[in-house]
Amino acid sequence: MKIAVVGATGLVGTVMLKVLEERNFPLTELIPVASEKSVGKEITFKGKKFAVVNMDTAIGMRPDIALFSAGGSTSLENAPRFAEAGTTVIDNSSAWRMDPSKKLVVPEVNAHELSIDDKIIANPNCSTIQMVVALKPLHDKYRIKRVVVSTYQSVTGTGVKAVEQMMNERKGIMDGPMAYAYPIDLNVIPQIDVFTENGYTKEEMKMILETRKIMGDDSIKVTATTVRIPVMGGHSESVNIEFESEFDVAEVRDILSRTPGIIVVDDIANLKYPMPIDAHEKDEVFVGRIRRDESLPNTLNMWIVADNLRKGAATNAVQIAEYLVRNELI
Ligand code: 2RA
Repeated sequence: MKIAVVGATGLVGTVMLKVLEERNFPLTELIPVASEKSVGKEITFKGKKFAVVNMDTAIGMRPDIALFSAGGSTSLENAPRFAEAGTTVIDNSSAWRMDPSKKLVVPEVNAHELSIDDKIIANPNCSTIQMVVALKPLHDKYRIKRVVVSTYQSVTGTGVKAVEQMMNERKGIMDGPMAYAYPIDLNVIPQIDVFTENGYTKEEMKMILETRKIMGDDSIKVTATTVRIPVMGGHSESVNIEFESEFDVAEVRDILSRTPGIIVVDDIANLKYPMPIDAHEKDEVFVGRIRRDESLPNTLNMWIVADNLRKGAATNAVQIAEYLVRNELI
């Protein structure tokens, strides 16, 4: 099994390599791919060194799977080239997510949609992934009418430059390179990605549109406010869910506890609830602060935290690849 990682030297690409190694993915050859300036660099994987190659070389090596995290324009240009050469592409950019001909997959939710014909598969946005993992079992049981989500997103979602800006500001260096329009340390920025004509940001529209596509139900009403905060470990989300039917909070907690990929941390008597410092470098979705919204019938509040670089990106992509291999879909 030949696996290419396109964007292997980037933040998510590096985590993809780490996850492939940790999960002992059954690969026989690794093809790290990056821009020309990185060609020739060496990546160490399972104690062996692999030279970074460019896109054309990688396509010529005909990998079975290519995990992409190299931005939308690179994916739009090169994912079809890999697919034409027989490679199955799993892309972490937003390029293909809303393309009606492409599957948008969170394995715990809709891996069953995948078929051997899918040669370009979209990995959803990080803040969407962690939310739908928790929504799906509750939708199956109680049917969701409406979701209101507010996010508190790590600077790692922006990339290395944002992490550097935050760390500089924490050291009092306020004139360093800026990833954001404003200081992020001791601040929050209620804008992630650019604004669209309806006053929502692209990040908020991703959560609204991707959720419906992954859940396979356009009747679900979603509204979102996405906010950048100065943390590293992962994204946090306050989620308010109105169901079609009545529910029992203890039963909700039990359903979530029994759902693969979810860890319920919900013991307020002992101040136990999910936090980014605990989710960092983990692959699960952590759910807590589960409680009834007394202001509306059949409505629930909960708090969802996950490492956006892992389950929110790299691990989800690798889990899709694992599903393809396990079900002989490549
Ligand atoms: C962010 N979800 O957090 C976006 C892209 N990773 O910036």
